[in-house]
Amino acid sequence: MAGLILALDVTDREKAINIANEVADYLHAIKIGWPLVMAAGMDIIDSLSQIKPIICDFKVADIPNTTKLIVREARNHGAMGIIVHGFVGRDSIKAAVDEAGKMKVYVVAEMSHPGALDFMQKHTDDIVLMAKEVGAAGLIAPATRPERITHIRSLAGDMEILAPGVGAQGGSAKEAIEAGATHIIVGRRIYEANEPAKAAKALYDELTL
Ligand code: 3DU
Repeated sequence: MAGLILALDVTDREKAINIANEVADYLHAIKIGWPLVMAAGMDIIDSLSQIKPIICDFKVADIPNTTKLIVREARNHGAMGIIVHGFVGRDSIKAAVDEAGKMKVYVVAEMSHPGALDFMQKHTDDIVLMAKEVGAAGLIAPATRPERITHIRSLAGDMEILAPGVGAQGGSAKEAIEAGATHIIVGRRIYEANEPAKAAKALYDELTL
């Protein structure tokens, strides 16, 4: 079933934990990235993992050895998944997959912002096929361009596709899922809402009704 992943881009530890608890019933997982980890430290992964599985959006883009070391840190803190960039090439992605163990590796196939058209989109197909061959669990594809999700799905087989860009960036949850995404990623529409639980429920209902 299609699920909702909260992008918890707040920079206060207590606020992060409060929001996570408030909306947990509607979530498949929580994605955290540099804003929260830099503010609260890596232990926030351990703490939030008690509430929901955590995906570390570190958008790793480095040589294989450094990639391996970063993936290991995320794994040691109990993350369920990690997001890495695909443009760095096969050896770096393979290093991530080899080090991940049971943790899922998600490869960015195409980003959701307009700048993704400058360079990235030209290489999306090659990144998808490489990620699939190397054994990554999933891909990141843009909810802002549902037709691109459909295209990426046609290459990706049964890999997971996580789609950010719903809400604040203009994408629709329903359209992203109908286009072929497995789960959607939503940040500001939930954590900036006056009532985050109400906002999360509305998105959850959109996916499940
Ligand atoms: O726009 P939102 O506030 O719903 O947040 C989207 C999140 O997903 C945010 O953490 C951002 O860094 C991440 N993301 C994208 O928005 C687009 C991508 O292509 C990849 C990740």
